[in-house]
Amino acid sequence: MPAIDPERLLSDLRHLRSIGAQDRGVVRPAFSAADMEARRWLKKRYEETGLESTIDGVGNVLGRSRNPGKALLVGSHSDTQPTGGWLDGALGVIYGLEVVRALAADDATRTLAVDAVSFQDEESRFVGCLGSRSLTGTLSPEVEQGAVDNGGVRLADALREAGLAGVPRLRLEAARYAGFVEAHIEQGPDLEDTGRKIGVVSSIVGLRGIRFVFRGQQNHAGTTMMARRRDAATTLYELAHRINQEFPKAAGERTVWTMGRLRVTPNATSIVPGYADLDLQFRDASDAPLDACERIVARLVAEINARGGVSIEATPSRTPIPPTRMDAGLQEHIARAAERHAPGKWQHMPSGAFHDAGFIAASLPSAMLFIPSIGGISHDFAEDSRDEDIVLGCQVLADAAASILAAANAAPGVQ
Ligand code: HGY
Ligand code: MN
Ligand code: MN
Repeated sequence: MPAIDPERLLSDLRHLRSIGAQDRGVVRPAFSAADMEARRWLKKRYEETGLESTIDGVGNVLGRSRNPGKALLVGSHSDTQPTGGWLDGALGVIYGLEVVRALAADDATRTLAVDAVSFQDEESRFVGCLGSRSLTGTLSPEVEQGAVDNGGVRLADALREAGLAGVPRLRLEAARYAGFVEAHIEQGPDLEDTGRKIGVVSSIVGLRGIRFVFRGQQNHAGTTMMARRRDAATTLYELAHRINQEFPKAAGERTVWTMGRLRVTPNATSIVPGYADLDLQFRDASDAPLDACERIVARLVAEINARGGVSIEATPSRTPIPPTRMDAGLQEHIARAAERHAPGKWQHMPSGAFHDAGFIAASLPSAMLFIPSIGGISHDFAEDSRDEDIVLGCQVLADAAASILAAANAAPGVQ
């Protein structure tokens, strides 16, 4: 079986960490100078590894194997959250590079084809999973044209700034592949809590977002009596409170919702705010609880609007991400490799985070492998995993890749 090189793996992961490093984490948002520097470094790494590498017109980096036969696509994303952890996405990208090298170094696997990829903007600076949507042809022109980041920068301007305007965009050659496998940190506490080392992902959550705009009347905080106020922020607090009261009645076991982005204008202590806006994001592994949450929101907004005073406008804040099941056959290959290297220390589990695999799954059989996150922390500079867990996860992935490709290329009729 192919053997990964732990030092080489950790050294490339640490090099990627150094690009955009801040405190213990990384600041490498999509299309930033650090992001594009990391992509150029990765492209060079792919070339040194014998892959034909390309940075496409939305910033996806693809390393394409020159080997014959059915290929396996392996990777993740190298862009980060605004205050990101060093492993979110980066782990799967460098695993992809290391799996290519490990299989190339083993006589039994050197002729197998592994393509390595880093998708762009998985972290939704402009559009969640922009790169994998573009690669699979599911990025609508309307969504792309309307994409603006939190600072008001348009996607078209960011593309031009990054030197990508007019660069051809890659499209997935689905027939080339036996499937796609993404390795990722769990970003939650389950593996650490159970003492397990590998997660074989069964499904990836679906996600929806609603933006609320509250319009009242700005006024003096001393002379405007309470009965006469049209206070946009007070209505925001009321809606947020009632969502937290009502959602648990409709929630499933793993339904989550977050109101992590809001604005109050003019955000001054002696002014009754006339404007406020709030983003609500909610997730579940199936559509039913998400539909129920949407019905609750519609009822609350209608009720508050019927009162008058402050109006609420509710619109989708992002393209919904549907819940996705992972391919059972690929899961089996990962599970067998996990049993070989971590006997009894692995489990099937859902993913509470969304991932590029959720979009690639519409075009290819797809699967994911998790490693433990220390303290279950992610999307924070404190995000971290143990070196031994990082190394073990990569070895399991290399074995799984080899067995997936051996099976795919043994199948009758594979040229
Ligand atoms: O938010 C997510 O689930 C992903 O980590 N971007
Ligand atoms: Mn991620
Ligand atoms: Mn993330």
